[in-house]
Amino acid sequence: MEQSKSPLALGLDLSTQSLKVVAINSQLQVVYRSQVHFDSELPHYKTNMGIHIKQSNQVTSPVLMFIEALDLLLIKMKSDKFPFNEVVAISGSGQQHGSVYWTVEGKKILENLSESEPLVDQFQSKKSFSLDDSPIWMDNSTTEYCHKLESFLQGPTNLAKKTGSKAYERFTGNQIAKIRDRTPNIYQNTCHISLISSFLAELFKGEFAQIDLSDGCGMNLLDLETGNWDSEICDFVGPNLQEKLGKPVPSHKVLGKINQYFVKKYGFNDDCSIVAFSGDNPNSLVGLGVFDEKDVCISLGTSDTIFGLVASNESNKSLEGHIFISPVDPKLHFVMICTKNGSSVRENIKRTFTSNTWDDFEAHLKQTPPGNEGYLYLMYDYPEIVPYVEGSQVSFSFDKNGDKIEKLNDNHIIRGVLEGKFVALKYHAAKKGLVPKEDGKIFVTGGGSKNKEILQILANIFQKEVCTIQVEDSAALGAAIRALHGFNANEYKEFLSFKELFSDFLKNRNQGLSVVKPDLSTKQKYQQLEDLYSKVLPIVTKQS
Ligand code: XUL
Repeated sequence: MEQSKSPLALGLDLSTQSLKVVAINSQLQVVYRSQVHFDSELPHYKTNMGIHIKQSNQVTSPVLMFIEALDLLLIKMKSDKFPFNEVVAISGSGQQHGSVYWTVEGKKILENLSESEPLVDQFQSKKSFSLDDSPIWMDNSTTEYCHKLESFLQGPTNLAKKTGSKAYERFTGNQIAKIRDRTPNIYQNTCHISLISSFLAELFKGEFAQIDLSDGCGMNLLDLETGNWDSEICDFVGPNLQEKLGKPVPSHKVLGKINQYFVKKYGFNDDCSIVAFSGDNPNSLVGLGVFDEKDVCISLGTSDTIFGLVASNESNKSLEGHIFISPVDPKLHFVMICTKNGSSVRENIKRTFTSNTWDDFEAHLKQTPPGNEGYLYLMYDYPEIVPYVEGSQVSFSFDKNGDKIEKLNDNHIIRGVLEGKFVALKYHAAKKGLVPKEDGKIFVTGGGSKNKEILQILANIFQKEVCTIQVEDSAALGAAIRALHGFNANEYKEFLSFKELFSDFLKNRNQGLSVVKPDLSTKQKYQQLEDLYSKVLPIVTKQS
């Protein structure tokens, strides 16, 4: 790698399938990237797509694989002549909800790392972790504990009000409750519990690191109001849980300096700061440049997600979706609604009703007007979370009065599958308080964002300008940006706004955007469609 001219920041992303790194300079330009792919580069862990699936919906990844991947990544960087000594700050990202269980022996090893041996050999030499495999976000084995937690709080609404989410199987508190109940000796032998994000920070620090508030909200344990663990819930989940977790910190907090292992072995500077690591979704938000409440993002992929920032007094702590404390400013909330039925449904309709090309799909779209002549069509390949729909391969067709109809014609289905889904996203996001501001835009990412007609429909439904935004490795980039932000905030001893600190980055990003403008004449039609959606929702979710 060529010599860089300004201090560098590193962002790492420990995701399900790989460990990535992105280095940026002070203008937030990416100057280096690399990665380690778990299945192909660390085959001895025998993972498939980075995971092991065990019986009863248990999904895990080996902790030692994470550790070995870190040395391997740094070795690659070294052979690329990466200038480690120019890095002033490091932060990172981890797949959300996954957890790591440390023993006292592990803590001793962490605090006495020797540069003469690879990390993995050191941790392998003793029983460093009470669980060899980290339960990850795809794990679905804790339903019993979700029910228990919700009934302890007299219903899911109370849990959502406190922690920002009702109980979800993958949320760490429910994973911990299962371990504590089914394997009490493992819980007892655990002196410290990390999230995957804070775990990676721990390796860099050579001591236990605090969980950041944003990723901490993915545990069903953190009180959104106080920004601290909820004592009642923690005591219910397991004895001394708060001690095992340590106190959570804002995402911009500098946790300390890098450990000597990395200084001596790779040539990092003694003075390199470690800024709190966070979850992949909070980091991606930063990587996309969402620094205030103005805009709303939609990711159209395997699952469709709508997310953005909301003032904390304007977010609605309802049952649907999630509220996390924002990684950009702890006074804001990061609202995120994930839906399961994304691209597969659109692909399915394309395959069934067109010659299976997007061009033909678009040609069919032109046969029907915006608003689909009042017809609403909703299709679910899988059971849906938002709105809650049971069963697979179910679809609903309604006329403009809200009466269920047997079958729509092909063109109404083709337009309907897009309009129905996007009206739903808008409706459920607004219910949580997530709406683009007067001068705000809709940013669209993911595979679906490549289709011009999809963007036009989104622009019309939201009555906002829509821009496609493709950011490579957005979680790692977001982590690198946060590293620089935390480093600066620490230098100036005050909280700095991302928007002000990185205004040039935003300017550059906005210059490159191509904008799809809404057709204002469609506003009323789409309002009617949204009203219709709200009217028929009880039928779709079978509440009545
Ligand atoms: C979010 C979630 C996933 C993981 C892995 O709640 O479970 O997005 O963060 O990417």
